Amino acid sequence: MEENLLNPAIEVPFDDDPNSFRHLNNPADGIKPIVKKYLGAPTSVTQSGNKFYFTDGEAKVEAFVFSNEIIRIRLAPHSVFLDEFSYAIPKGQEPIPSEFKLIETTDEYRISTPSINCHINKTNFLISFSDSDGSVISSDGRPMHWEENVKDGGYYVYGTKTCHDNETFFGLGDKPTELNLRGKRFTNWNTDAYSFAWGQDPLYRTIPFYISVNEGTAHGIFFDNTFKSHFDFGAQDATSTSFWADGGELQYYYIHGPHMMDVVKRYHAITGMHPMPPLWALGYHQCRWSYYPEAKLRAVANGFRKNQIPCDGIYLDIDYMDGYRCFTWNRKYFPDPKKLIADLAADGFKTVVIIDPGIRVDDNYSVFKEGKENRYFCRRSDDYFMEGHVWPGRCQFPDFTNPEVRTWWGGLFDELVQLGVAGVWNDMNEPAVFGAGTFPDDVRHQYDGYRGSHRKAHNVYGMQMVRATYEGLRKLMKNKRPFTITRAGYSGLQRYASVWTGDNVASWEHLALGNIQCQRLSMSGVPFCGTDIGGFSGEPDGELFTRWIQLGTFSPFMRAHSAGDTKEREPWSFGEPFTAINRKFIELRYRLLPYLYSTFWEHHRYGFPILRPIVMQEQHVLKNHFRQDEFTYGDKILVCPVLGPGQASRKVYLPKGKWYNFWDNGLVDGGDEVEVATPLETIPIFVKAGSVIPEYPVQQYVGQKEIEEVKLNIYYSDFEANSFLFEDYGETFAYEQEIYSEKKFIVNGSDADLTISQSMEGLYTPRYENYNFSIIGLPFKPLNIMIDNKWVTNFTFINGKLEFRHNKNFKQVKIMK
Ligand code: MIG
Repeated sequence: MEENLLNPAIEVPFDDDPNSFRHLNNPADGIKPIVKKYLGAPTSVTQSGNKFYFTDGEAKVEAFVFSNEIIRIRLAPHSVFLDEFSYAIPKGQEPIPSEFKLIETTDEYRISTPSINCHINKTNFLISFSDSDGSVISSDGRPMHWEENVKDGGYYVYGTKTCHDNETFFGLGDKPTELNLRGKRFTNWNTDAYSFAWGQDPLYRTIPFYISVNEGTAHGIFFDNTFKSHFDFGAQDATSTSFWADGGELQYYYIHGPHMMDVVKRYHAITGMHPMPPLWALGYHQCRWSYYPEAKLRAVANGFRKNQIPCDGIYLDIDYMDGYRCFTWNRKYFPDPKKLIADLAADGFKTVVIIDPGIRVDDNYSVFKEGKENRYFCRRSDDYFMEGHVWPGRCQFPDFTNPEVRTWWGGLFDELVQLGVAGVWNDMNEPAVFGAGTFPDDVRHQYDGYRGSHRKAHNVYGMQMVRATYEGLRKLMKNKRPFTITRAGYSGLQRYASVWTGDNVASWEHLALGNIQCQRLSMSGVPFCGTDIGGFSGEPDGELFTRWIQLGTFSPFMRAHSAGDTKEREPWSFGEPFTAINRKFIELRYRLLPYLYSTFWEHHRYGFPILRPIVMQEQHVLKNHFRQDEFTYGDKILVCPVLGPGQASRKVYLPKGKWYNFWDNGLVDGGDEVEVATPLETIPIFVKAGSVIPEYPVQQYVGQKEIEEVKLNIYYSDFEANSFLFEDYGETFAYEQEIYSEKKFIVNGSDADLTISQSMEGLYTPRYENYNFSIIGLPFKPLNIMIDNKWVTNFTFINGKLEFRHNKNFKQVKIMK
């Protein structure tokens, strides 16, 4: 592992003693210790639109009312703010209209919106936020502070908030540790972390956003700073939560709750949502390093169809290329890629190819030549090229922070798109370099015209690479939705790609870790995420692989992947009973596709995460802040993976309310833990009372069959509950023109009846005619069924399940005893 090389010799220790200073590690450099400076008392305020400027005579602080629930704070130590630019924020996003006023009292300046107040204390410049009732939600523990960076210029910048006794913390992306971050300290510096261990930090992504929950109330802090950044959640000092960075501005957004869900949605309002993925991308994906030559790839694809195990995505890892040169083919292994991809497509497979950032230094290679002629590759401070060894040998690296380079890069996919490639996988984009770990700090970047060294661009390099990939594919694929997946990223990456958690290990510990990481990514604004099912390195046995497939069935992104030195790792590789169970779960994934797709729509439209940890459902219960096994998939299905070998049963916590056991429809009261049997064939799955869960027939791949009817699994409740069904063409951007169908179901029952009503929105009409109703949990024997005022005579009621078919355009179903 390269971790030592990635951790620079000069570490910035955090301590909050105002008189302390930081020694650079080599006093012989003649660099003097530097003293931390703190804001003094604010002396005046000026306003410009929805921005307020406060000064202590030397430093300036900006408070920007972003919306009624979001305020951004910036610090300029010598009153000069950096240009306003952020890769995290979508371009051209209209500011959300907000209503606010400034009030000055003898003690404070106060900016108030209808939802929140931002208080700036006149004696000490401490900033705090309160809700409309005046309860303080978040307050500075110390005034904002900084240290001058003599070597590189700029400042080390620090923010410190008060940390309360029972306050807990969530978010920060892919950190491989407990879900609750209280008492821990982290660094963000995108790192290739092969076979990472529990607790290892940093990993591949930088998501400098956390959610705090204190006394049942949540708020968020998004520290939009791309330099190496650090967070301390009461680790060094139990009364302080701090975040700091090695450069850039102290610039953060206070995001109001009070619910964690509000915070996540508002974080998405700042950084954008994931576009609707192509429907096939929600199916099962099979990957390996590497499937080659083409006969091997065909054999694997045939294996799926022969074994009748559904699969949509199939991957080409680096060996498809000629000497690992991006955008080329190894003609010995793949003599006719066009035919291969077309044959696979005819059999329902979408081909996804890997593309890395390193471009081989080779004057006979057109990509290198074009990049060189146009000066697209990164350079060192003294104008030497940034060169490093990666898979192709000696490489140079495109500067993806240059918009011209991104456009060029996007165009390079033309041939792959012509060949029929449906998706692109961007790897190694931390960026990773053999030996050195990553680029040296002095590498220069164009940074969309705002210029910077690698210190500033490192954490966004991968995101800008996959952005270039996504935007290029989007142009080339005309109206089709591209599928992209990236390893590295920064806040906002969800606008361009899905992610996987990187090089995990085939161990039970990593299964548990992957479960936490996916939940954490989901609440950190990265909705489309998954792990390498089975573990990338090492050998899972059949049981571990099956348990991982079961978790993966409920990961937003479902892909099995394995390193080249491992045994074959397809869902049938372990023989029976594993093959049958793997098939059953992958089939379940396909049955629930319309539910997952609708959940994705809720994300895309409203900013809801796909996975929701228990703490998001019941944040007022402190015990739930430490639950990290069970989660809901969307808001209706609760899943609890089995995370250990030979486990015959396990405890599952169900939030308050009524739940149906998915397997036997048994009704269970929530609010407590229940013991659930966990033979290898099942994992605990529960459905919330009142849910309508839409279901498609099992297909071997998306689009294999014309959907002839949709099954509606309706779970009785004695209170009103809403569900949604979203459908569209599944592969175009027509949904942006309202060409979609969004159906809302309202379920409500009593001990004598149950009504289900439906309303519709949007301009798309699905082709199927009928729903197949399956009604579960009726507390009475149904005798009379009326749909839109007509009696239904043709129904069955067997084993407590009421079933009938009816035209999909119903308005109201009434079931009576
Ligand atoms: O140096 O492309 O995380 O998924 O199979 C290893 C080969 C490079 C690392 C990725 C992994 C991929 C592998 N890559």
